[in-house]
Amino acid sequence: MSAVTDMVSSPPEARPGPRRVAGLALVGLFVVLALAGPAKVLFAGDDEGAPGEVGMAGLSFTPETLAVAVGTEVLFRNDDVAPHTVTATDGSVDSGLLAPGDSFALVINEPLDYLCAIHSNMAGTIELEG
Ligand SMILES: [Cu+2]
Repeated sequence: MSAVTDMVSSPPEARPGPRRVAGLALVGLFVVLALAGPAKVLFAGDDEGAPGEVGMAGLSFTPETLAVAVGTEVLFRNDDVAPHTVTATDGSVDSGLLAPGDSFALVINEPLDYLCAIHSNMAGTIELEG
C-alpha cells in the first residue's frame, strides 16, 4: 500500500523525462524519413538513366529503342505490376515469364526486335551503336 502511495505522490518533474525522450525519438524519425525520401528518388532517377537497361512499366518498355555497343549486357527489368516477357519477334530470345521485380540479362551481339508475349502491343528494339 505504501508503494502505491509513493508512486502517486512522486514529484511531477520526474515524469516528463521519458516523454521528452520519446519526443526526441519522434523528431529523429522525421529527420531520417526526410533524408531518406529525396535519396530514394535520386536512386530511382539514376537507375532509369543507366545505359544498358530497359524498364517495363505501364505496359511499355522504356526506352522503346535502345542503342548499345556490341557485347553490351542489357538488363530488362520488370518494374510493372503485371508479368511480362522479353521475346524476340524471330523467336531467337525468350526470357520466359518475368514477374514484377524480376529481371532478365541479355548480351547483345546483334540487333533485336522484341515484344511481350502476353501484351503484344508492348514492343521494343535494341540497336547497335556505330
Ligand atoms: Cu507484358
